[in-house]
Amino acid sequence: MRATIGNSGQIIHRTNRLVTLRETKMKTVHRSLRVLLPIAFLTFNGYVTADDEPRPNIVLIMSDDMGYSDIGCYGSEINTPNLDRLAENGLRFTQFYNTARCCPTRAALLTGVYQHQAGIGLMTGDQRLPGYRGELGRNVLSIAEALGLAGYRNYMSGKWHVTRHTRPQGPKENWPLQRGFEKFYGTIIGAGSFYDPATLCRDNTFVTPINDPKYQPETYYYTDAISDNAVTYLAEHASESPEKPFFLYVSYTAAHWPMHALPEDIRKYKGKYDSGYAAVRRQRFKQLKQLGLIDSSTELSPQSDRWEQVENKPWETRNMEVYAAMIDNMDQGIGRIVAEIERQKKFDNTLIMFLQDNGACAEGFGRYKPKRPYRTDYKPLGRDGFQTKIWPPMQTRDGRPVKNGPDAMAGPEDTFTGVGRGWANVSNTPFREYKHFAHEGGVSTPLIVHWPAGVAKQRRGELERQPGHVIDIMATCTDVGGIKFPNKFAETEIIPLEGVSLKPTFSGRKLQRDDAIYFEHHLNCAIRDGDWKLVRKGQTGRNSKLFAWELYNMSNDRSELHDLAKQHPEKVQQLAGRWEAWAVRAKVKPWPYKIAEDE
Ligand SMILES: [Ca+2]
Repeated sequence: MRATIGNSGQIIHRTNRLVTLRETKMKTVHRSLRVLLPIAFLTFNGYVTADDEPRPNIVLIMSDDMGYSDIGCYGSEINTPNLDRLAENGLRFTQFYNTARCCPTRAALLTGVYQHQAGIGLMTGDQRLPGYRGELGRNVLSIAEALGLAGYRNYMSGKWHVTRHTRPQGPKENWPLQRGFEKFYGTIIGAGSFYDPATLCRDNTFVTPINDPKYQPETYYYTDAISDNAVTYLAEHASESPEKPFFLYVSYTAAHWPMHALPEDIRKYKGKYDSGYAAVRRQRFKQLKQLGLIDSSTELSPQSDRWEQVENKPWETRNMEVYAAMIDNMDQGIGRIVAEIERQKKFDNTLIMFLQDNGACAEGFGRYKPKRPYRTDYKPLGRDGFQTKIWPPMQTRDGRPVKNGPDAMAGPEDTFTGVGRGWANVSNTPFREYKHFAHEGGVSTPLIVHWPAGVAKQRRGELERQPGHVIDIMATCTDVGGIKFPNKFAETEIIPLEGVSLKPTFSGRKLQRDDAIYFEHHLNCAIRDGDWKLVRKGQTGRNSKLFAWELYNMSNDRSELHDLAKQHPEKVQQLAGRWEAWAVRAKVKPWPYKIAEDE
């Protein structure tokens, strides 16, 4: 077999497996040391970094459409003991950012570059512009492809959403197995029923909740299915390749619409939200300050909706009860994943990270009465029929119409509702705006980092206040995995990483970031440089336009209530100039929109 030279050190092709020379050398060292020091190497997994430490396993967990204060350790009343435990013994970032939307966040997260550079500046439609192909480019690597260079085994359970090809017989070159993962269970598309997800796959093959021979639960619920399959992958890894480190990407669709949850989980939140939006916001705001997650001078953003004006209060509270139950169920699943890692005695050297893909969702999906009557002529889908719809009009597997908006009380499979702006405003306490926007309510996420062997003892339970972004996750994974990031992969030039490793924060050191953090989605733009944030809204559609820049000091105004643009015009000009240069460099421009200002 031909030997080739790669950029992550010498790479030898040997029986279809990539092995670095350093790894081979270290294995030899390991073998001789094992004779001398059998006890010291009891937990050795066969791969060592330059520091002679075993490479950590990595578990990356991301949830969907959740606000900054939706989990217990970030101020929520929702019960998340498993995430709270990880936070208690790990680090919590107070100013971590995503890209404000599902696909772009996943593209940036998986590749370590801004989403437009990865080809997914918008969603998964092809706009025929470099930053907007709706498909991960080949000039970027996925975390799995990068970690594969160091012999990691890569598994994924959950939502993919970084390809425009979602049909069972269509091209699959950008599906998980073709982007570095050895095993995949989950959905290719971005949303759908939790009881019958569209584009559900095992590896490269479409399955249904009924016909998948590897997973036959009594009640099918997607969040449980994602957790259970993640646990199975961990167990299989322990028997199939115990000597190798693993990377497990768990990508939940909780708590994205529709509001679907199991009765036993919903029951826990019955009556919890009867007092309306304001009381829950106040309680979360107080808790965020008590936990130190926001500065004591932070003000609460304005209330979006008035509880007194809500016409159908039982329907509105039910949506939030189910939303809470969806998060509760996810946390239970994270508990099962953690328990399996502990059972295998790998908890100490497994880096676990949890984050959210965008801010809380104020979209109108599932909020309104349908315009047309429900169809009554649906036929059952049977064992092998695929669910093809992700929103109504649609049917359940057994042939009932799915009812939506105020016609349905959230929870069961024949319902489709959205949580709505009033509760999204609660989820994003104390911030302004929502999913889609570059304001803090759109782009802020918790980040919990748990790694007993890697996070210094004195840092455990602490808060990290340096800003970070999802582009930093790839750099962190390759850093802790001991991988020199390649500039070529399979004969293709790979663009350099934009993110920085978060590892210095694990011991209280400064990040090595030498640039600002940038944002653009749907013409909503921002730049975060030190304590300054310049941000503006945009409008897409027939009359696409950009609104004026707003300037905020993040050290005391993360709620973005005191616009300093008029006071500091020179700062606005300077930051706007940097944002423009980035927009050209990072392929945000040319835009896929016709904007008067740009012509
Ligand atoms: Ca999302």
